[in-house]
Amino acid sequence: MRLVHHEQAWLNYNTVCNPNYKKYATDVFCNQIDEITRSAISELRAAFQNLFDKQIVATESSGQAAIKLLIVRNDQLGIEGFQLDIKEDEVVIESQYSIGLLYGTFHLLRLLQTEKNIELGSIVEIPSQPLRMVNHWDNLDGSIERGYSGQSFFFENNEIIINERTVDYARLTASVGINGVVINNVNVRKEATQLITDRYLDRLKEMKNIFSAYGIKLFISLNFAAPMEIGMLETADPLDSSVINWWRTQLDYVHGYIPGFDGFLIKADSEGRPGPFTYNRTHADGANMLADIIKPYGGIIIWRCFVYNCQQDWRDTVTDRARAGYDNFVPLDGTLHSNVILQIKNGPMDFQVREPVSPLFGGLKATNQMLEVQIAQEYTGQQRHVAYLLPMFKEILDFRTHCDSAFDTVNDIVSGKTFDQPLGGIAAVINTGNDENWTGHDLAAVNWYGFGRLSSNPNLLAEQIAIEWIKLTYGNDEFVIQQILSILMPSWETYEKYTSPLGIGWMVNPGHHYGPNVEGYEYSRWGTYHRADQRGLGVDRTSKGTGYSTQYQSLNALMYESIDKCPEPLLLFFHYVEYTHHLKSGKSLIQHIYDTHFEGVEEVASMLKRWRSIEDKIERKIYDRVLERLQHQYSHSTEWRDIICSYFYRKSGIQDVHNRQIY
Ligand code: GCV
Repeated sequence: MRLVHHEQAWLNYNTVCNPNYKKYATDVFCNQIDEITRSAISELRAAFQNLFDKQIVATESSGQAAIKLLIVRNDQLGIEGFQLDIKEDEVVIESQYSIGLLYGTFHLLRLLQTEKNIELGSIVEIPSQPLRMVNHWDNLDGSIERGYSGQSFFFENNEIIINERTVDYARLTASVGINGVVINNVNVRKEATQLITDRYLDRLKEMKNIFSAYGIKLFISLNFAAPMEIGMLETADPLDSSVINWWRTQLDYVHGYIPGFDGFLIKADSEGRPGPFTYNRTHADGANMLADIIKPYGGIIIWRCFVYNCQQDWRDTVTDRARAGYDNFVPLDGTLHSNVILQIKNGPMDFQVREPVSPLFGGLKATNQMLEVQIAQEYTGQQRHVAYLLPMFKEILDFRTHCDSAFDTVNDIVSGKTFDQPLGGIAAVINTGNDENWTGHDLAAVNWYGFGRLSSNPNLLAEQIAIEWIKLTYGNDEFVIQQILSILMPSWETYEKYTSPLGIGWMVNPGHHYGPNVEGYEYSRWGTYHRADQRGLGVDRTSKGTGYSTQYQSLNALMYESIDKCPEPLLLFFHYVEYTHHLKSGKSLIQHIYDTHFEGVEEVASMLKRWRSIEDKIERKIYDRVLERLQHQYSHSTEWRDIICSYFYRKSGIQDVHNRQIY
């Protein structure tokens, strides 16, 4: 009897495995039974039932068990690592703590489903990032900011929901190594401010217990003005003693109620949110005050660096939103307490389809840091377009900051290795909701899966991760794998081709951020942000322009400063370039814009064709859902192409050399 009764993404366990593996589907022995190892055993039960139609039991004698889960002393495995030994007739998973056994179990199940012939031998895996988190932007009324997969499954009508889906969510999350979840939006509005009050603590505790059984830490977003909004104080000044006392009483209470509560995420002084600037205090004053209060409990404050003045007048040549993160936070380097982590968006702007890596990485040398990426596809097609983002995340993690260390990549820095920092990691703004398939677009689940896998093991290749996900979700048919892989792999760059060119960003409709609108930037009352005119387009961010390029360590600063050395995909981010300027391909900038937009649409047409070619191999419901989205993507990509091409044709007056219909 199969156990699956609703969609469980890559944990459906409906693949066809090598029948040889059935020999492992006997009893399981574990030398330490606790909430986490119970989760591992129940996962093995569900999987073996579905994969092999075999019921397995947990036994107390290791003798007859083919699967052995053993807590051992082996310092090399750290806290979350495991060693998996696959032998002819048994599998032994060892780790120092039960979370390693759970990760090892998921790894074994992944191998059984994706490898035709598993090699006998030993595998050791140790997650390299201390924190591997997802951030939900869920509101308590059930809506999700930038959510494209239905409503929240954590909140509805200002109540916390706990049901079967909460457990499935924890399973999916832990199965890819994610170990931290922030359940509510960083824009903490009225009701959510109350999450730290009696009204919600029972339910939060229940949720924490479910998450703990999967090794997941529970965080919530705080409202910096809570002392005023729920404490009735007249100020939220972080150095005011009444404010400090209020926070202490409130957070002591939370920790008393929910022992081991993990911590808080804060967005302050950004896009209308309150923060320390109102009181002429620094962000270190704000973060340290909260961090000191929760330090005795082992709690963590994650403080976002997405701080900029959205109302700034950029008509002069130096005012530049891109500079804000560095300008605000580098002066604070070394002043943040040991249980504060700064969370930094991958680029200096806002999750555009292409941005340079934030210069805060490499600029901050004495601060715990986390990278923040967005798998909710706010600016990359909102889960109506396919955009496999792992190739982008790989580029970001591998980026060399040249910060004067042998370990100078973003990955090294956020793992804490470069500057020997105790805390760090990666967070993703997640793409889930209560849609049956979790992510709206069925193919968008690969970004959730992939984010977890990559943050646990940055050495994995984007292609490897995609293949794993396809096999776990759609089975081992070689033709299906190749077709879906060919849709996914180029999809981020395909999306880039028919949308905003060469790093310039935006060109979407203000507010909802979907669909082409070349001048559509909410804060554009000071003129177009992309500075296009009759001669060219792009923003001069060199030392002669806004000076943003000088925020990088010298080798990178020199690279971005020079129009010839600047990587071409970022050309318009760093330089104002004339339409007639020749790119490395030999094409003029304007011809490049025309050609890439036509190519992008053709590539979507070929995605559609590939999907159609596997019609009889994919469950009908899923096939139709994806087909409908790909059809939309195709027509929407033509709209993008036509609007962008005609805008630049009208600006430049330069004909397309191929005389295509673009205006
Ligand atoms: C949660 C962008 C998004 C906002 C989001 C903000 C942030 O501006 O459009 O919806 O707010 O980023 O990251 O805080």
